[in-house]
Amino acid sequence: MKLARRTTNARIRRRLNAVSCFQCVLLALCFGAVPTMRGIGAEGYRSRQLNDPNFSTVTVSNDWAFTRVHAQEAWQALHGATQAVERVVAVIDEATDMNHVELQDHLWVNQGELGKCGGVDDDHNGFVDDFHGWDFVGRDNSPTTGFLFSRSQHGTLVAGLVVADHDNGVGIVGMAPNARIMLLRWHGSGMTLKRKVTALSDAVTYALNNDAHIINLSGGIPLVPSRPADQSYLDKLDLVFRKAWEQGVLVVCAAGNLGGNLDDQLGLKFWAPAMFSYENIICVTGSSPQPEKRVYAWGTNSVDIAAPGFNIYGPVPKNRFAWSDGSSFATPLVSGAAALVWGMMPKLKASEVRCLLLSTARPLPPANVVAGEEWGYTPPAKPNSVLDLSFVTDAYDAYLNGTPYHSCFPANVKDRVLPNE
Ligand SMILES: [Ca+2]
Ligand SMILES: [Ca+2]
Ligand SMILES: [Ca+2]
Repeated sequence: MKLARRTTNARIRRRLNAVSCFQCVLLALCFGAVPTMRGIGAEGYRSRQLNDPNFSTVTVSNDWAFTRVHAQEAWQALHGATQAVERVVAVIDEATDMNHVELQDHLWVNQGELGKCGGVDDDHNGFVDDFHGWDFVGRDNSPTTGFLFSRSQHGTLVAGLVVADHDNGVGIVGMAPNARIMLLRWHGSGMTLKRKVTALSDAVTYALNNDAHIINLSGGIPLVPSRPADQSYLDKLDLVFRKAWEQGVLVVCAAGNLGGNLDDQLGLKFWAPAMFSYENIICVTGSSPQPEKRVYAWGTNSVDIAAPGFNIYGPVPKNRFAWSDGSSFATPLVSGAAALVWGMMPKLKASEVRCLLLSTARPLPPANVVAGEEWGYTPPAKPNSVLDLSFVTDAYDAYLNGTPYHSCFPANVKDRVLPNE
């Protein structure tokens, strides 16, 4: 029954890409089968043994990253949470295969376009038929298209690490069972710097205008502020990321794989948005499994936290799976963790979720830079800690009991009235 519903959903999504006004009448009969935004409660999750074949507790395995950050404990806490809600994670990346079996049931759905006419911007948000997001490279409503031509696996793997289907008997499990992904393509081959800046800026703006809670950007743009053109790009990006901060949207971005200290490049290059100082931004670097002492990039002022970033396994286009390395794949682990935590404690602000993840991170062992290798680590530079979700149960108890936790949120925060309530 479950599989039959999935197949139906995928078929409907494909048809929606070319739906006409006449077809709207017929499709309206089917919309009950399309995923909708919903609250989730205890009945939505049951504690059980996951049947995804690559999930195990071996120290370094296909899913070592999830085990290392104690994701199981967090999922257990989520299963027991009675008031958890969904969080929308805007995955701003390369083309992503949204029909992948691990992703297709976890897409954000633009309710303003659902059941409306094809070829028309029914919700007046400036984008025609943007059912699940937008392709800011191909300038159409299919963030999936490009992967067929680019051979890229990046977007699909990043998205899968956030939401890969739990208990579907396939592949892996994503960090946030309570998340939906809004797919926004900003990157493709052969783009000029100006076009990249515009695409990223437009993608962030889309996420903000369409109620994403979290932005996952497993990338960034190096800029040289001394160049007038770059300074104008920097100003443009600063504007949209400032708006994200003002709107309370959490931004989780990658530190890159420079194998060096991001801080040292200040004045020469500016890695945007990681180096913006807004308190809603988390900059993530990838760390190694064993020995756990190397990271892809670091910087006391610019990098906030490490997460597993080596030998990361997950979905890639055409229902396949593969391994990859880099800060890019550490970033969605943190985005997913944020979605999970924020879904359980929805009255928190973005900066409070950030505080929770950073203040509870587990210290990394000190180590030295290994000359000639692409990554290294120099104490006491930061990040000196790695994502660890062991705290979630205690934080959730504090949230429910109305007591403060780690100075990240005040007493009785659950009674806070949010602006949109
Ligand atoms: Ca629209
Ligand atoms: Ca439409
Ligand atoms: Ca799975």
